[in-house]
Amino acid sequence: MTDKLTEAKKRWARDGRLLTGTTADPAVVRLPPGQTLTESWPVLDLGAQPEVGPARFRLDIDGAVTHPLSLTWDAFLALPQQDSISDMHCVTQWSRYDNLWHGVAARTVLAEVQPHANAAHVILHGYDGYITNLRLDQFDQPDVMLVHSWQGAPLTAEHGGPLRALIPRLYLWKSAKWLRRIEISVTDRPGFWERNGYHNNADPWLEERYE
Ligand SMILES: Nc1nc2c(c(=O)[nH]1)N[C@H]1C(S)=C(S)[C@@H](COP(=O)(O)O)O[C@H]1N2
Ligand SMILES: [Mo]
Repeated sequence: MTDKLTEAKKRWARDGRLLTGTTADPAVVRLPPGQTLTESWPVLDLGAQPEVGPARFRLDIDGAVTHPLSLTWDAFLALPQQDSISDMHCVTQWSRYDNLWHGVAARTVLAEVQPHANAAHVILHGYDGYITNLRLDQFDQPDVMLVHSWQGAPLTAEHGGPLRALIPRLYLWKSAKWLRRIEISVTDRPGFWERNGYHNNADPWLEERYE
């Protein structure tokens, strides 16, 4: 079932499905082109939802950094926590406004690990083996979060609990669920969907769905 969905999504990428061929300015237009608002929060992943309890949890932040970290769940929760409200935009065309997140800002962990001067990319790794990539300047934004709570309740396992990345201004496939590792890198390395036809940059307002 989910394999079928994954295959269908690869086919849509090849066929350029869902493209409207228009762009918009996020400063003026809140809803990116071709998107439809939803109140629900659909579940989308490769189909293997790993069980990651607090005892098993580890978050490594490493690569081209001065102070690599390997955090237990308690160590992660000891970092400064904050609320953040942002919108979500999925390449399968749904958007959801005003999500209340709680967790650690990406900038907080970046300040801890101190990326090398030549670091320019971030590779996010999930416990399910999922990989996605973005530029360091896209990750180093005030609204990028490592979240463990949504709308005041713990993030459910199907949405990537205990911890997922959240990059509100890129299509949601960049927001790795069941976050295991944040690899800071000098060079870019396309992830799963980026190697299967999805756009490397993933800006919803530029409709960067597929390459
Ligand atoms: N670890 C992991 N993260 C993942 C995925 C995945 O398969 N594994 N799928 C991505 C895709 S394609 C989407 S659209 C979003 C969906 O997040 P949701 O299920 O919480 O809506 O998660 C992204 N993060
Ligand atoms: Mo997706």
